[in-house]
This record gives sequence, C-alpha cells and structure tokens, in this order.
Amino acid sequence: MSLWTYVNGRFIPKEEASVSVYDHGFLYGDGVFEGIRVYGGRVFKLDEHVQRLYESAKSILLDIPLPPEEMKRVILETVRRNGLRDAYVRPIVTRGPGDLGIDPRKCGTPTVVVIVDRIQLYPERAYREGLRMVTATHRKNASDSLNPRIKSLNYLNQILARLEANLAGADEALMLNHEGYVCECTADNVFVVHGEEVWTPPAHLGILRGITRDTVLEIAQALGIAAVERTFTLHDVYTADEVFLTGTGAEIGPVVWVDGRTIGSGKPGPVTLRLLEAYRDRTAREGTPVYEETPTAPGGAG
Ligand code: PXG
Repeated sequence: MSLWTYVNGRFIPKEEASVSVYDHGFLYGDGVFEGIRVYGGRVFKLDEHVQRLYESAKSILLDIPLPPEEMKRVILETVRRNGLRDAYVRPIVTRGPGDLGIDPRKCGTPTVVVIVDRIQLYPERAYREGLRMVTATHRKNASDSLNPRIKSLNYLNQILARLEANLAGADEALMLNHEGYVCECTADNVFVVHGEEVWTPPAHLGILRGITRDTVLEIAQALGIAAVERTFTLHDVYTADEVFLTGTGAEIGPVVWVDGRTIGSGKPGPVTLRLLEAYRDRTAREGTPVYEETPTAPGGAG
C-alpha cells in the first residue's frame, strides 16, 4: 500500500506528490523543515519540533500559512492516514512558487508538505560496534552568513561534509566552526565524555540546537551525570573516553574512531549506552498520541 503525503491541504499518494519546479524551495533552497519520529503510535517531542519549525521560518521571514496548532493537527492526521505506529515525519515549508529571480516577493503562497515514511541514517552495525568519523575540511557556515540555528533547506554545507566522510569510507563527518571549535556532525549533534563529565558545544558556536541534544542533557541530569555545554577542540575529541552523536534519526550513536584515533576502548562506552537506554525508555513512554489509545492500530505495525 502506498504512503500518503500531505501537499497544500490534500493527501496525495507518495509517488504522485510533487511541487512546482518554480518553487523557491526547489530553485534556491528557500524554506525550512523538520525531522520528527513516531514511536509506538506517539509523536515524540511534537511541540518542540513544531516550535523550532516556526522559529526557523520566522528567522527567514517566511509566514507559514497555518497556525502551529493546525500544523500539529496536520502532522497527526498525516501519520494517521498512513496507519503507521513507527515512522519518520518530515514537515517542509517553502517560500512557494515564484519566478526565476530570487526575490521572495514574487512568491505567492508558501508550499506546505508533510511526508511520512521510514528512515535509517546509519547501518545497524554502527550501533553495535560504533561509528567511524572524520573531520571535514568544510567549516560550518558562519552564524552571520546563514545561521545554523535555522533548519533551512540549504544543506549543501552539511552535504559537502558528508561527501568527505563518504570519500574517506567513514560513517560521519565532524564539522568545526571558523575558529576551529568542534560544532556538530552533518545531521547530528556531538557529545564527548571526559571522566565523570559529558560535554557538548554551546548553541552560540554555530550549531543546530538539536531536540535530541536537549533531551540527552535533560536525561543526563536526571541520571546524576554532569552534562555541560562547553567549548572544546579536536584534541578533546581525540582524548575523550567516549564520543557519541545525537539526532532524531540517529537517536544516540556511539563513535569509536575519529581521524585515525581510537576513542576510549574502541567500543561503545558505558555512559553512551546508559544514555541510549534511558533515551529509548523515553521514546517508548512519551509523546503525543496519534490514534485513540487502543492496543493495536489500523494498518498494522510500522
Ligand atoms: N545538527 C544538524 C545540522 C541537523 O540537521 C541535528 C543536529 C539533530 O537535531 P535533532 O533535533 O534531530 O536532535 C540535525 C537534525 C534525522 C535527520 O533524521 C536530522 C536532520 C536532517 C535530516 C535527517 O535525524 N537534522
């Protein structure tokens, strides 16, 4: 059975869902998006993702033509139509169709799309054995050029870094800012463990403030693990006891190798695994219900 995609108020089979080639999202990457997970029939961190979507849009002066509460209803309805209990949701809002010039005043109505599908960011092996990562030569976009806090459709910066990882045969790329401080990976935030402490770069360095990152900081606090936002360099990555990355798709991914250096024991570490277990526990229990609270959902398992 085909999946249904929401496009500007209508539900369309995935294969037929499309937007105009004059859409400025397509022509110029002029738009914003989110990546959300559904676990066991509940949308995890729906409010946080919708809030970030509207903040990204506000920052680029893009008026989303429906209020946030309506967007939440559309997201829930799109998941429901697909009958999935475990899924990945991708809301996208673009400047809409315009002419071939870049002037956004030529764009009439923003395009609103919600895709529901599945995603696997890293192979299963990566979670058992850990990820291998290289530092990209491409630095993060500077905050005063294209602020990485905006989750925009302009992902070339991250894609160029990801290509470097692919060329090196690695699973991920680590990105630094222009001062050489560690920022994040191509679609994930990064954490290092040093002794009793867990560090992650502060948002003002020029990163996307990940919702998984915030959840992990919260979980660490609840578990009595000292987790702090801190500026650090590659040296602190190479000498860490553990390194892991966080993201909606990846959840918590252990990193065991960076630029030829083995991290800690070379295996996923105890702090990473403790946090991952607690994270999975939350995703299994929390979230906004998609369906009436019945034991089985229409359409079967996701
Ligand atoms: N940094 C960047 C640059 C990102 O694009 C994250 C960090 C993690 O944020 P969240 O809120 O997901 O914890 C992202 C997330 C996915 C996926 O499925 C994520 C992103 C883009 C494409 C897919 O995890 N961005």
